[in-house]
Amino acid sequence: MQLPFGHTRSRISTHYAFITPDTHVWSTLPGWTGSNFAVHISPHMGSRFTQATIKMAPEGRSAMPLPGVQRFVYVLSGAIEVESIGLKSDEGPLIGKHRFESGGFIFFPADHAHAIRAREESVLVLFEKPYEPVDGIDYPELVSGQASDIASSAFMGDEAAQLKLLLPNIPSMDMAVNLFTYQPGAALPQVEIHVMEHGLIMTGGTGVYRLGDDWFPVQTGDIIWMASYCPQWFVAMGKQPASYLYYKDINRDPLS
Ligand code: UGY
Ligand code: MN
Repeated sequence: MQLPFGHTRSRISTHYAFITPDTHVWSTLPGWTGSNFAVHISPHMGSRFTQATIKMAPEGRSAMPLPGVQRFVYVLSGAIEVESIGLKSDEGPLIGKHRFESGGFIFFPADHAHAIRAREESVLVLFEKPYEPVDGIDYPELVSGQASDIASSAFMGDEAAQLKLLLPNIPSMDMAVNLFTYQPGAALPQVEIHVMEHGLIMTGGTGVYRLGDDWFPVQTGDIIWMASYCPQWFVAMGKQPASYLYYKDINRDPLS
């Protein structure tokens, strides 16, 4: 449904941002070719990470993240080829090129040399975060996979709310990216208030998101930033399951 001229569902506040596709503005970033970015969440807003959507044309190529910055890429549609040294698979390290299609994801530790090349028109979700090293803990390794291959578990005992952790929750990791799928009517069991921040994209279905003291009807493609301590709650509504992919900072002392 087209909103009346001059209106949008998007809302930006100090503790959250709710961003709908009609408000995206596309730009380029240094070194990337054939690639357009909508940077939805960034330190300019108050976050400690970046979330962007990237539209890559066939043969578009990536640039490296800034020094010390980790990168997580999730393929929403299309197909990419990743060139990497030490790309891990069940068979052991793979040297060279690896293809990822819809639902494929890859985490590059900070300063891990790589290049992403679009094999066809592709849309990617990007999360980037400066790595927070800890004395005595090695950097994490590269992680890659396919969301459909990852087992989910009932969130806090609710079989209707299934959570997939795409990255291992180990001390070296200071970020998580999870995929949450709710059956219609399923909800977060509590209003959450926590030190961790989130960046989120709705990947399917519809529902209602509580952010602070505001409630938003949400649908596929909507994007949300939740700052530290932003009260948050979700209920899936509609005839299909609702799902979202989200980022979270983890495993670090807030005073570090
Ligand atoms: O991991 C989380 O904090 C998650 N339960 N939050 C959310 O879905 N808004
Ligand atoms: Mn949360």
